[in-house]
Amino acid sequence: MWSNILKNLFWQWVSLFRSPMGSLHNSHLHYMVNAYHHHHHHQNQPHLWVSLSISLLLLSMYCSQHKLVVYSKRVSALEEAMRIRRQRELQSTKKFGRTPPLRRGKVSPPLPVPDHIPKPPYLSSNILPEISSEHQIHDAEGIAQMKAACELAARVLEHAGTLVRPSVTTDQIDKAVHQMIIEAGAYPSPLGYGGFPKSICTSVNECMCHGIPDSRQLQNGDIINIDVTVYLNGYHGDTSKTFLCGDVHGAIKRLVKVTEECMERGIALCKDGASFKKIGKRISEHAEKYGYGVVERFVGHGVGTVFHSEPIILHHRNESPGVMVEGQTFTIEPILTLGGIECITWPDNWTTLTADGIPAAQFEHTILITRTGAEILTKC
Ligand SMILES: [Co+2]
Repeated sequence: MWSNILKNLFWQWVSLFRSPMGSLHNSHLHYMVNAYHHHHHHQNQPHLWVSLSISLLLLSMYCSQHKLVVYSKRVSALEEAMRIRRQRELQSTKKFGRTPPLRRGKVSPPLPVPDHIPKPPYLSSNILPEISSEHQIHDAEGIAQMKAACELAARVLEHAGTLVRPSVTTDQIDKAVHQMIIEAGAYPSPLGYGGFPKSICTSVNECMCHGIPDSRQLQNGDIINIDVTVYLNGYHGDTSKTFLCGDVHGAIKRLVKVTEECMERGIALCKDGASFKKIGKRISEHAEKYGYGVVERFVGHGVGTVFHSEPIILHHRNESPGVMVEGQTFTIEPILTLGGIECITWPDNWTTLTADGIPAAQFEHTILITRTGAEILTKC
């Protein structure tokens, strides 16, 4: 009877690794792949590790020395298979899905904003403002204003997306978007924020965020995140989306799709009283199924009358305290990568790329916390 129990435990454990090798839907497997490759110091999954330890202990009692050696060889062979599989996926991304490394083009002068448009307070300085400690919690009037700003941001972003195609420059997209924002009587929030020279962020391929629009022409197979924030009647609305340019490699397309899903899953759990740390957990769980990295360096933030405030929203696993409050507005904006999560920033102090040059994708919404859930405000 003992031998049967042990056999069952053993095969349960082995099947964790073995059965899904051909598919991408075993979270344990991909959790381990991810942890193995990024050396993340995430919370372990206790039930998995407890059952692993118990199985190993019982096995070592049961098995002869010889069997145990065979068994551990088998495990390391599986680990090796996982490593090779991921390596191969990255290789194929490199071969078919990579455009030449991103190079900076020429940045045109900042565009003028008519005098009658109200300006945010941070324009007087080129120093990056501190993240404000005030949470943005609104009454009915504030919510109406937030909705107006966010809806405009969403409409502008949608229009920006229609401009994405090979040979268009990111500068041309910036110009069109700038025009649309000022025609609506709003100010493009990034322009002059901490000295940022343009009206939107355009982050292409391995640029994970804060790319500066320039003379570079989009290429067939590029992906581009366009990040739009507008300042309307004293309120900021902040949203971004990654668009496909022409025919994009399947592995990169999947990254883009899963990144959007991660944002949506993060939003779905938000409501009055929910803890912020659940967002990072939910996003990481989904990303890990595919072996994707979740960038830790860039975070979501409170947004409202202030562009960037508390709460800081971490997209990776974390133990940060705090709960959401009805009437609160903040962004969720995960960046996922096909490779590592380490980043480098160009000497312009903005453009941030993945250190390994492998593509990254990002999606962002501004949301309003309600008693029963969260309302996406950056929707048109
Ligand atoms: Co943002």
